[in-house]
Amino acid sequence: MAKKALITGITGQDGYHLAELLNKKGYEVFGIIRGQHNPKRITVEREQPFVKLIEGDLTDPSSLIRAVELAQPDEVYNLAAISHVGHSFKVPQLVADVTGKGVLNMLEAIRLSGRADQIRFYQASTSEMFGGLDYNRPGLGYDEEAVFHPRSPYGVAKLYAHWITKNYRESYNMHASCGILFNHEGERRGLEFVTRKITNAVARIHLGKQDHIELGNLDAKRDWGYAGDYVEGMWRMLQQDEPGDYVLGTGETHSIEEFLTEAFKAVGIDDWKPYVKQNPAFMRPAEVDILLGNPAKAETVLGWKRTVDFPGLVKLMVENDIKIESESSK
Ligand code: NAP
Ligand code: F7E
Repeated sequence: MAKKALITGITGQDGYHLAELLNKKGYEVFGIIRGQHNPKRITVEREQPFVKLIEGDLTDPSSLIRAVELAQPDEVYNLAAISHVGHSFKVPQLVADVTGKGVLNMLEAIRLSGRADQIRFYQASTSEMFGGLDYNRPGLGYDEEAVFHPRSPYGVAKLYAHWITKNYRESYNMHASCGILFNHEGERRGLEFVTRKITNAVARIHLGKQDHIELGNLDAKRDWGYAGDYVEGMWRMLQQDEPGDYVLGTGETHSIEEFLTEAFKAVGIDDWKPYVKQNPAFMRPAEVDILLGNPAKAETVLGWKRTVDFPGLVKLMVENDIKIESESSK
């Protein structure tokens, strides 16, 4: 019989890639969708008709109990969150409720389902829990043992979610794993994140639809990988006999300036400076200056390895945005 997976955050970047992966593997895929007028419902229905959508919200415990009851899943992937770090400073309490306490609601729905011993759980933890300040091992990067020091309401909420997941593993013997994922991007990345904001603007500048882009801090460094690679790692975590925590990253870090250089290079522009203006509105009250992941454990235990490198990632995103922007009149 086909395995069943329930995905929260089905309309997000990772939800798309994970649903594709699990469908290819023969899973029956269920996705929790929120809101009465969610325009992304149509997108999922058209692009991924194999996904069975169930209405629900991480802040509504009864909807999660109903979703677990309807799907009877073997695996639950909790990808839902308010995931934008800058936005989290503006709606910190909502972020605590969704990104933090919402995970407790999901864990309780599983615990009380009567099938907790048959359900494996994945929690989408994040490199934002490290915060960049205690970067005391230059060159080695953050691994599963590194010190946490979150620098945003998002990072703090995710740290609660991370520990409550570990707590349910230890208290109730649940097969609950946390993937501590460094930034991963791709064709499905939201336009509000810096990589896609840049590749979309580069495409539009190339096509004469826009003349500049406004950004915040250009000095920050991130460990950027491809989302398609990272969902493979999530799945591998849940196939292990024992639950655990794993870092997924590339082991490389690049600045926003380097990303700009690579993106503009893809359309034949060597000097990006005339096209970029800095706008303080995109600065954050506290910044994470540098993130670098050490995925040695995932590589050894899970046999996981990223397949897309930094230049390859930027190129695929720019080419995808040129295609989309060429087909749209605005
Ligand atoms: P994303 O594109 O922002 O997707 C977030 C998803 O969460 C969307 O489907 C959204 O639904 C859903 N959601 C938001 N609030 C909800 C609520 N109250 N109830 C139910 N669903 C809700 O994020 P992503 O990039 O795919 O990331 C997936 C997960 O990994 C997130 O938890 C994120 O924090 C974490 N993460 C991401 C990265 C990364 O680099 N991408 C790295 C580490 C960890 P709507 O469409 O209805 O808004
Ligand atoms: O910012 C700087 C910004 O919003 C990256 C989420 O998926 O990854 C993501 O969080 C950097 C920051 O991603 C703009 O200040 C400059 O230093 O693309 P971002 P993020 O904050 O790293 C982690 C791992 C997650 O878990 C999160 O869910 O870029 N930056 N100018 C800008 N950032 C944005 N968004 N927009 C700008 O104009």
